[in-house]
Amino acid sequence: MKVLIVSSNSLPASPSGPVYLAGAVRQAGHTVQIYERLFAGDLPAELNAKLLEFQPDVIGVSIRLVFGDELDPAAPLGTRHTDLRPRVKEIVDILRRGSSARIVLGGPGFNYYAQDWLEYLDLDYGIRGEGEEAFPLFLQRLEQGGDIHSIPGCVFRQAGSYHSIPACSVQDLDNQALPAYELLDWQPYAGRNITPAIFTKRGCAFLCTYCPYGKLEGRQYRLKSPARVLAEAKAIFQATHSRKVMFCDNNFNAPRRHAEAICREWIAEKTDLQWGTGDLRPVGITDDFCRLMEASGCFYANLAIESASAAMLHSMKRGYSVRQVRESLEALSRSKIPFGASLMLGAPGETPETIAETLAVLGDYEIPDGVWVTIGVYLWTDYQDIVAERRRAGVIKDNRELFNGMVYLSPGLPRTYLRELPEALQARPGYSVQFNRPAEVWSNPNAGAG
Ligand code: B12
Repeated sequence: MKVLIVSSNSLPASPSGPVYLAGAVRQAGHTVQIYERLFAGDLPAELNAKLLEFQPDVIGVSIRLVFGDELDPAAPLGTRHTDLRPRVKEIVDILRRGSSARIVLGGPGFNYYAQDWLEYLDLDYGIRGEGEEAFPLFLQRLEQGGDIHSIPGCVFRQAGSYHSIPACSVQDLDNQALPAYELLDWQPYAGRNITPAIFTKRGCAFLCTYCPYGKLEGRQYRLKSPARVLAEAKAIFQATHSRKVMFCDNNFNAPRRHAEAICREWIAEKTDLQWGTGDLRPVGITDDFCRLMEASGCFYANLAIESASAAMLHSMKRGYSVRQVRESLEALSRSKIPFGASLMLGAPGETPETIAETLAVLGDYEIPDGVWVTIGVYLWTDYQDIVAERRRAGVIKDNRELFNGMVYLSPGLPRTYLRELPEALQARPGYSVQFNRPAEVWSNPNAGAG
């Protein structure tokens, strides 16, 4: 079958989902192409030309995001909130008009809102969860006959009502196809400073109250072997000429022995490929570990601190202490690794005092790549404990509220304080501030009280 995968994302990010999916589809014997929306000039003309030329039988639309909040100094509170749903709808409308191929939805932005997306786009089929096995199985059943309504993770509309089958996670990650980066022309990505991304594992053992990953991917880690991770990086170099890869894992350094084994593999191969991570957890970041990261070619690491207030770390169930945050910052400062740090302010329990504590800790260090601060916690899914709690308390009644974007801001943060916070943070050298869904937070007097 001819399968077109449309990467519908319109914010800069590596199209990791589409390339892993494309690799799996191709390995299953199909012909596959990827259309990347990110660089579209004249979207209808380009997409129609692709449909005409390729004549796909099936089109998989990969949805990464529902919303984007982008830094914009001209916007209120420095952030512009963009609803990305109409952009996905525009794509689907073009596909529907220009092709009779079957359209299937999937991707990280689809997972939480499968039914809402099907309704919004007036479609009848999507697949939640990891696509490497489920999507080829769907294609096989479509081609050879079989029940497409029992595919793991499928969500479908039949006779006006919605049904869903539990998703199934991929167990043997080493035996999956390599991500098919060679199907893309990487030059425009490089021009936007996008580094090709791969994952080294699935799963998350931590219990952070605001994060869905543990429930989404499972608490038990499913690891790729270090040799496999390096093989992916080498294949990326062949396909894109990028000597750098980003690990898009949850907490690259957990489990630590896995991260160490990857670093050692890199060192043993004497490769000049480099790697980076946006998510290093302040746990076990010692001098030894930093030396391993450095020697194996780490070109960037973001320390995901989130808070350096003891009360907030406890209430968010981050699983580390202020002392560990300091030890991590100290070890990284002693290394030559260019590192940044990120904070998430506004979770339950946050007050001006807890923010002051956090900033006082960070103020003791020089953070070469700067500090990324997010204010406000998006409520996405019941997989986040803070959403489940609010649903139990009757604050969230309908999934549609989540699909429309709900942000939590601690009621302990007075409005006058919040209004000045972004500017106060930006005045600190190297700080960037993103205020999640700012306009709505300010137009709705109850938004902070959720
Ligand atoms: C890494 C990551 C980032 C990195 C990206 C770095 C990079 N180089 O790629 C950074 C830190 C920059 C980032 C930023 C943001 N991110 Co982010 N990010 C992720 C993360 C952790 C992993 C995504 C990934 O690449 N996974 C690896 C690939 C291989 O998996 P995948 O894309 O899920 O694809 C698989 C399946 O989904 C499926 N699949 C994919 N497409 C399709 C299509 C079909 C048809 C089918 C059947 C299956 C299928 O098969 C694939 C293979 O298994 C996810 C959370 C998560 N665990 O999924 C959040 C996530 C995608 N991000 C999210 C958000 C909100 C953001 C931000 C908007 C946050 C913000 N407020 O700034 C920004 C947006 C920036 C941007 N320009 O896109 C949300 C999106 C939620 C939503 N519903 O919209 C997620 C889901 C996290 C969350 N909150 O739960 N992010």
